[in-house]
Amino acid sequence: MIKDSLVYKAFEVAAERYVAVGVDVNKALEEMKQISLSLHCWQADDVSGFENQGGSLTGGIQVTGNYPGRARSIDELRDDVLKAKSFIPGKHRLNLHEIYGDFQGKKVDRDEVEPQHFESWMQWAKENDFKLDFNSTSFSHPKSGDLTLANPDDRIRNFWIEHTKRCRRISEEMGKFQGDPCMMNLWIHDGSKEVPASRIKYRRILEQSLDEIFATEYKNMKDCIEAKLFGIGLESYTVGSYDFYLGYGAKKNKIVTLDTGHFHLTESIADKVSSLLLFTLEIMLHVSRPVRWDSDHVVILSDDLLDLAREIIRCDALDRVHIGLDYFDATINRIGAYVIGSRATQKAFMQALLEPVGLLRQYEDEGKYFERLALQEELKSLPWSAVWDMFCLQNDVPVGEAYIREIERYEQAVTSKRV
Ligand code: RNT
Ligand code: ZN
Repeated sequence: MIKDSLVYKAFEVAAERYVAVGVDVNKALEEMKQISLSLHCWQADDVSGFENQGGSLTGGIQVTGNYPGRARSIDELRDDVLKAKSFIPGKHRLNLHEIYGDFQGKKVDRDEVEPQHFESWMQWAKENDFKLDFNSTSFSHPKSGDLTLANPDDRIRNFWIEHTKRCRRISEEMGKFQGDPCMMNLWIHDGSKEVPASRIKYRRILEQSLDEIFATEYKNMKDCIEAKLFGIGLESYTVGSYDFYLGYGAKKNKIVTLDTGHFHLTESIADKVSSLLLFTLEIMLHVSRPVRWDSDHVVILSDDLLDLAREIIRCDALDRVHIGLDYFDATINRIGAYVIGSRATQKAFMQALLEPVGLLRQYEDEGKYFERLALQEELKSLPWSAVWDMFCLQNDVPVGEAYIREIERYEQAVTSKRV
C-alpha cells in the first residue's frame, strides 16, 4: 500500500513539473471535485430490477456471466452501491431505472407507476448524499416486443406513452425533492431484424409519441434521448438512430445522450462533443466500453475515453455535460466493476484537467505544429497519477490498488453468501 507521505512527496514533484508547462495542479484538483458521475444502478444486479423477479432481460441488450453475488433486493443493491461509493472519490449521483422502484412486493404495471414508488429511494439518496437520475424502462416486459413507442398498434404505443409520461413526473418529483434537476433518460430498443419496407413510418410514429410525451413542461427534470446503432435480434434497423435523435434534440431542445458503445467502432465520440455543444443545450454521456460491438464491458482508461474527457475540458463544457456510466458485467465482482469504471472515468478527467491547453493553442495559432505534437507526446508521461493519488487521499478513499483487498473482503463477508 502507498504511504500517505509518499503521496505527498510525489504530489509536490508533480506540481513542479506541471508548473513548468503552465498548469496549476491545485486548480485541477478543485475542478475534479465538481465532477459528479451518475452511477448506473443496474451494474449491481445485471439489469434485473425488482419488478418481475426472475423475468428475463429483453430489448436487445445482454448481460453475460454468472459471477456469484448479484444484488437480489433493494437493500442489497443499496448496500453494494454504498460500498462501491466508498472507493470512488468525490460526490456522485445514482441513476435508477423504473424497474428498480420500491414496489413492496405488489404488482405495479409500467403504466401505473407513481412517484410514491420512489419515495424510499429519495429518502435513502438524501441520507447518503446522492442525487438521483432516472430512466423509463421499455425492455423486459410482456408488451416490450420489437416496438414500443414506435408501435403502429395504438394499444401498445399508448401503454408506453403513459409509462414514459409517468416516468417524467417521477423525475420531476425527484428533482424537486433533491433541489437539483433529475436527468431522465429515454432509451427504447425499437427496431427490426430485417430492413422494413418503410423506415420512415416507424420514425414518424416515434416522433409523434415523443411530442405527446414531452407536451408537459417540467422545471425540475431534464429530458435526454439516447440513440443506438442496433440491438441483438434487431440488427438491421433501429427506429431511434443517432440521426433521428440528433435531429429531434436540435429541433425540440432536448438533450442528446451519447452512449460511447452506440456507434460504429471507428467513430470518435470525442469529435461529436463540439458539434453537439453548438446545436443542443447540454449533453448526457453514457460512458461504456464496446468490444467489437455494444458489449458494455467495464470502462477502463482507454485512449477513447481520454479523448472524450479532454474534449469536454477543452470546450470548457463541464457545466453542460452530464457524465453517466452504462455497462454491465456479470463475469467479475460487480462492486469491483463499479469502482474500476468510475475511477477510470475520473482518471481520464484528471488527465484532461492537467492539460496545458493554453500552450497547445498558442503553438497551434502560431502554426508551430511540431511543437504542438511534441508537447502532446510529452504530456502522456507527465506525473498526472501523483495528482490523482492526492485526489483520492483528499477524499478519504483508498489510494492506488488498495481497494482490491477491501472489495475481496466485502465479497467474503457479504456477496459470496448470496446464493
Ligand atoms: C442500451 C442503452 C441503455 C441501457 C440502460 C439499461 O443499449 O445503452 O442506456 O443500457 O438503459
Ligand atoms: Zn446507454
